Amino acid sequence: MSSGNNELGVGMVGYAFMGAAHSQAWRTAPRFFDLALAPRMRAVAGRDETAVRAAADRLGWDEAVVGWQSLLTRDDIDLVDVCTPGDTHAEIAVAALEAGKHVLCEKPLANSVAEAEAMVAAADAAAERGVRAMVGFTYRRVPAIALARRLVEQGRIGQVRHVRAQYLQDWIADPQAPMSWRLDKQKAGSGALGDIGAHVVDLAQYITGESLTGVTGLLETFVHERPEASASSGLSGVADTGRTGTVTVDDAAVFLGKLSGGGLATFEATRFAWGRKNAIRLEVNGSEGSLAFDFEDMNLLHFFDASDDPATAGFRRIVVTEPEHPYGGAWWPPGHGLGYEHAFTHQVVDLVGDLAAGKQPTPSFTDGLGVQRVLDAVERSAAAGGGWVSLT
Ligand code: SOE
Repeated sequence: MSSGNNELGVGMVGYAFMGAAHSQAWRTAPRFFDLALAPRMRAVAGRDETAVRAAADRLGWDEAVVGWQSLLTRDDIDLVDVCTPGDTHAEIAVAALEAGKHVLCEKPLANSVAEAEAMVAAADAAAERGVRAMVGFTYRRVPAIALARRLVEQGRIGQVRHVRAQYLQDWIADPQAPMSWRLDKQKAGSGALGDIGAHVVDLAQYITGESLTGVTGLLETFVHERPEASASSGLSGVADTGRTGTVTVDDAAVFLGKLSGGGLATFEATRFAWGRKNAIRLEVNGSEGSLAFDFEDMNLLHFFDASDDPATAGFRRIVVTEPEHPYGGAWWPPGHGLGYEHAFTHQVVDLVGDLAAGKQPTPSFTDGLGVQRVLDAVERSAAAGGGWVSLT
């Protein structure tokens, strides 16, 4: 299956925001980390020949191809990296796995539980042939978040009582911000809930090592009609057509959940929080201490240890850039911080390491399905006016 010579031939589908972030990661990972397989950026696929060719040149791919299907019949491609909107994830990922290609698929795994289940079935069948699938909940690989997970695993905050999780952005707070595929239910599945709420659901479950056993939630759409843009990258565009389009997704989601260990969790996801740019804010309170994180200060983790002398106890501000920290030491000298793109590189490093070792990478498609079930439960709860929906 491998393209040989300890190489991993990669073909990527899609080349917008996520495609650029993934390309950067495939390029950078072997320059800073020792990898057991050398990624080779063989081809990027898209629909428009001129645009995909320009993307290949800009992002560093050997070739541009029209139509993702052609990636699946090539012997020099071992892995298909799916960076398209959610409505195409299931079709591409299932076909790639059936063709014997490993798959890295952007989040959320799919636009519905049924699609996610089909993807898990394909991933399980492929795993029997040594073919692996991973979903890109990239923020797990932010060093401060990986450290938070490590501290919880080591019992440093004890039994988890509360998770407070928010993902706040403001890029559509202006009612004149143009339509985008992210505001179209057909393409994106849901709005703030799946686009950014999915990340904090995954992070809450990852950091605690627990799962949500039920939720109750509300969804709201504040702006129903928006100007259309002739060209939109998904996050920006110029409203230049004189037409308007209808927003068919939620603008904001709030929900409560119960954790399998007995703790309570609160979630908020919105793209209407003026001034909050990419504020993933997490606070975990345990029986022995607390952790707090804000992506807008992503190199810091705050840790309160309840066993400290009360006279001097307080949140410790840990600068997560040291060789002792997750992914530390591979980049810059201590104290020289990392940014958004580094988590994508860490994702590649971990994925390639697991592929070389013949191990299942995480988060798996099964983990992605778990998140999808939570999103679906929140939607069902909101549709019923906020009632409790069990996940067990
Ligand atoms: C837009 O809301 C977006 O790009 C999300 O789609 C990503 O998942 C998130 O990481 C940043 O914001």
